[in-house]
Amino acid sequence: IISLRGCLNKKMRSFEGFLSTTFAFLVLRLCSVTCDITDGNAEHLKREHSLMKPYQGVGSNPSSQWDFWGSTLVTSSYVRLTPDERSKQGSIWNTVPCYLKDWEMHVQFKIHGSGKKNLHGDGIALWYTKDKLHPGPVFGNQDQFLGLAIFLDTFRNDLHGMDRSFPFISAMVNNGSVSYDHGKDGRSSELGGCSVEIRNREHDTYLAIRYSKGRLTVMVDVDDKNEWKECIDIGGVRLPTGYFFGASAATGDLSDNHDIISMKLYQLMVEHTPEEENLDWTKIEPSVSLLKSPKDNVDDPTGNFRGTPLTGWKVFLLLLCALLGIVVCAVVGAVVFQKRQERNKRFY
Ligand SMILES: [Ca+2]
Repeated sequence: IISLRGCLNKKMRSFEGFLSTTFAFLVLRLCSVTCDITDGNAEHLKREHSLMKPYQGVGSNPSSQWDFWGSTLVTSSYVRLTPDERSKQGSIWNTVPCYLKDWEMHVQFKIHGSGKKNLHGDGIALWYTKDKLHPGPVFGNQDQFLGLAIFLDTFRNDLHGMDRSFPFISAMVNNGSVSYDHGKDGRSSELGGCSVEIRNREHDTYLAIRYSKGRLTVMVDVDDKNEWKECIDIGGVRLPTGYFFGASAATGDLSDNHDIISMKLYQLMVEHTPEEENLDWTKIEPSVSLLKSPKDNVDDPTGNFRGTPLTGWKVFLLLLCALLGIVVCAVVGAVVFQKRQERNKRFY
C-alpha cells in the first residue's frame, strides 16, 4: 500500500507539475495576446484626439476638437463620411496635433450599402498627416501627403492584381514625393496589407493602428470574436510628432455608406533613451527603412518590378540551402562531439 501510495503521490506530483506548467503557459499566452494591447484602458485614452458618441459639438461648436468637410454627416450615433451615393467625398479631422511618441488608435467603422458583390466603392482612408482638411483624389484626401495612411479599399481597380481579394487593407508612408496610384490600388507604394471581409457585416467592425518605437502594426477585429488579428506589422517606420489624425472616404461610379463610429487614441507607455528623448520629434521626415523603400517599387524603365516577391523556385532554393546548412552543422557538430568523447576516453 505504501509503495502504491508513493507511486500515486509521484503521479499526482507530476500531474500537478504538468497542470502548473500548462497554467503558466496559458497565462503567458493570454498575456501575449491581451497585455500587448491597451484595449479600452481608459487611463491612457486621450480625449483630445478621440472621437466618440454622441460627438458633442463636432461641426457646430467652435471649440470642438474635430472638424469635417464634404459629404460628411454627423448624427448622434455615427459620422457618415459618404452616403451610398455616387461621386461623394467626405472627411473628418482632429484639429489638435498629436505630440505622443507612441500611440494606438482604435477605429470602429461600418461600411455598408445596397451594392452587390464587387459593385460598391471606394473605401475609407485613415490618416496621420502633416496637413488636415485638404480634399483630393486619394479617398477624398490630398495626394502626395506627408505622413501615414491606412487604406480600407473595398473596390478592385487593378484587374491585373487578381492574386488578392478585396476589400484589401494596406498601409503607406509618404514624405510628400510619392503619388497614390488608384489604378493599381496603391500597390506600388504599399508597405503591407491583408484581405479582410469588412463590408455589410452584421456585427461591429474595428481596426487598430499602433505606432511605437518605429514599429507600425495594424490589426483588425471584424469577426465578432472580440480579438485582434494581425494585418500589417513592419519595423523601421519613422513618423514625426505634431501631425493630425483624420479619416476620409470617397465614392465614384459605385458607392457605399462609409461610417466612422469612433476613433479612440491611447497613449502607449514606452520608455525612450535620453538621446531619443532629446531629439526634436517634430522634425522627423516620414520614412521607412525597408529592404525596399516604397519608391523602389515604382516601375523601372525596363518594365520590371524591383523588389518583386520571391517566386516559388527561389523559395525552394533558399529552403534547400537552409536545410543543407543545418545538415552540415549537424554533421560537423557530431564529428566534433565524437572526437571530444574519444579524447576524454583516452584520458581515463
Ligand atoms: Ca481601389
